[in-house]
Amino acid sequence: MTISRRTVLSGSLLAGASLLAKASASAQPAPQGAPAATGGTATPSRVIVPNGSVLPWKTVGGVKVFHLVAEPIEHQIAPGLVIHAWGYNGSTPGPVIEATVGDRVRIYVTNKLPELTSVHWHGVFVPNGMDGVSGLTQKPIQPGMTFRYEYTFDRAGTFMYHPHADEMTQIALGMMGMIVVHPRGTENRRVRDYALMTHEMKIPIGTRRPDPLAMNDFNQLTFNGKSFPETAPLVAQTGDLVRIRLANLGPMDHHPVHLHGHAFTLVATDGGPVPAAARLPETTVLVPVGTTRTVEFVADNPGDWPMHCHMTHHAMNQMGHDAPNLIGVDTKGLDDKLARSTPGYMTMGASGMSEMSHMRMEQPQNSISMMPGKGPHGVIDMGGMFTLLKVRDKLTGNADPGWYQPPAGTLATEATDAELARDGITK
Ligand SMILES: [Cu+2]
Repeated sequence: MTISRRTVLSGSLLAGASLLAKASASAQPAPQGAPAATGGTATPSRVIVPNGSVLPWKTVGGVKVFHLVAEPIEHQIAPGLVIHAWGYNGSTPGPVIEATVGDRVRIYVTNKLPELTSVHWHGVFVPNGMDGVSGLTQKPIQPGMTFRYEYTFDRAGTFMYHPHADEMTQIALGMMGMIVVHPRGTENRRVRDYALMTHEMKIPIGTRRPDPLAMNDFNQLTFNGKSFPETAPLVAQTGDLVRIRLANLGPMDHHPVHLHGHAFTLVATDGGPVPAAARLPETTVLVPVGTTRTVEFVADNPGDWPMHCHMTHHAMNQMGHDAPNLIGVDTKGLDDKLARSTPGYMTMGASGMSEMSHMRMEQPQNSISMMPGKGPHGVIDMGGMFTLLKVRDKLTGNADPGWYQPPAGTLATEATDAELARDGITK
């Protein structure tokens, strides 16, 4: 039986519907950067992929050889929500293809899906026959077949790969990945170079298969396939140049991604670098569908800073959508009546939604609560496309440094009566 969110939320579980669920006390997994060398040279990965990985490669006759496998996978968005997705090499999004400008690459694509596919190299300029458009520039890759793509990365930048065959289904189910092409040479300062891919899915409560026909009402929003609090934090040391490459291959929605505590500059899109004269300082960058946006800033403000889509419904999880709006409603009479048949019953949401984050109730099968994040000061009323940038004066590696300890006098607390009196404030 398919349980719709509305059914669940307006049924006996009612608005409250738990929304806290599987407490993710240890909600801050260590970042899975990709420090390990990949392939046949000593060059280590330069890009860090929170919750993800870089595609291994080997060199054959001066050509970098990669192997992508398109396949059905089981994917966990956060503990409690496992979906039947399609992806590459066991993950969605697929591993990041990392290279250096001028690299000749040969990319084999094996199709283990139940239907045909192809791979388009989005934003990469390739010979027409390598463009990956099924039916137009090549024959489809039928199930069981392996195709070979070969070309040279002729410019640096942040690009993407995705099927150009039954795109609606295949992208909706998770088939996408990022391509990072570095300029030649090394950067003469410490850089934290992050790759994050946004995505959105509609996963009706109680089901495991994202709905490829969805055009709106997406209920699960992700960075690199994970929803907060499962998103691994980005870390930086004071003085580091932080580069965040954002890529959007979601079906329908553009994401205004907002960072707290720092202003950044949009330095590049998948079309190329932004000319210096056109670079504006911003704290939010819009990442439209089908584009990449690369921003840079110097980490100069220690703390735990949120970075999230600013569409409020994109920073929450599955269970919150379509809850009946009871804000301001006096539900006492209703509660009294329902309590006769359901002892202890209490309608939730009448004074706002935050209380839902604090309740612990039974969660419907294969679903995650609306805003389940836990922080050092209580519940963080956020989920979905939300992560943290953790800036510290001293860091070792890319590991999560834990929660920020604010210096004395720099933490918002309840005002004392003496303070109120001093400043002539009446409550
Ligand atoms: Cu968004």
